Amino acid sequence: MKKLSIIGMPMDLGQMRRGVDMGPSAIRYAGVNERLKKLFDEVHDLGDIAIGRPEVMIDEESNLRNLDLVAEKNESLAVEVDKAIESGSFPLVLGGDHSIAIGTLAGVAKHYQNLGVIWYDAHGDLNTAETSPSGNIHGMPLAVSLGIGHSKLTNVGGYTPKINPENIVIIGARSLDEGERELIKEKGIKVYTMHEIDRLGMTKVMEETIAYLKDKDGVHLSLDLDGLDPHDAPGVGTPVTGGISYRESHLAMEMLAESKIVTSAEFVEVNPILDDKNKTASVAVALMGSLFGEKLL
Ligand code: EXY
Ligand code: MN
Ligand code: MN
Ligand code: MN
Repeated sequence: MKKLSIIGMPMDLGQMRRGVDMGPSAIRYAGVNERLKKLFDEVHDLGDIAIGRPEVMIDEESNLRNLDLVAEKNESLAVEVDKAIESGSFPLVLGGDHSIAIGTLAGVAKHYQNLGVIWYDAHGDLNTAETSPSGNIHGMPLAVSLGIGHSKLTNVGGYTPKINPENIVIIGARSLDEGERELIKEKGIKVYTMHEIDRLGMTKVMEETIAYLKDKDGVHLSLDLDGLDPHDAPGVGTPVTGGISYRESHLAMEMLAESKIVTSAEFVEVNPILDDKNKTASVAVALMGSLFGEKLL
């Protein structure tokens, strides 16, 4: 019995551009429920975690934007994700900015001994308050999940770390800050930048990624739509030119579907205000179709 739980996380407090809180609605409007009902025996849309409309707060001592609220709302997300997995469902979280990965991974990781993570993103999301150029928490969730960063964030879910550096594969990186590069080298995190994707091709990148993660007891896919080229996914808050193509992304999802290694997923950073006629939300839904086994023939 294949069960899917969809959880909306309309989070925009991890960054400064309005609109990404409407990502979950845009993805539903693009038909995620109807499309995935064909691929699962049961699809439960659990609705959205309430975020509210607070005024922006800059935390005095850490200079992190909306620190307390981002932590608090990710605690709520972690509870919902944990419950979904306890009920035997595959958790699919719809963002919202990438700070939601703090809550998703807090809810997921406790169910696994050795969780693998695929971070599909133009960015590393490995900053801390000390290394961040912006103070935006959506640039930190992977570091936070490694137990690196402000304790209010690393302790979401009541435990830390969530994941180990040797279980991470970053795919699509092309915009890494100095502190992130140092952390990647220090921790030995596996990264396929756009250079490797161009040189090896997506087939080889995914073959290596799947081989690298196949013996983990679970694999979380954290797919940031800004990992794709802005021509294919324009509706994102931090676009970076020279990204992964629409077809390369489908191939990556189709190979993950074949491998059957993925046990949880989130699709983040869809911002319908910056989009072109809901194109990016539609791309997200199409990629979910491939991830969950849709065939072209
Ligand atoms: N590295 C930059 C920062 O930390 O502010 C940009 C981060 C963008 C994060 C988006 C979610 O991927
Ligand atoms: Mn990201
Ligand atoms: Mn459990
Ligand atoms: Mn990104």
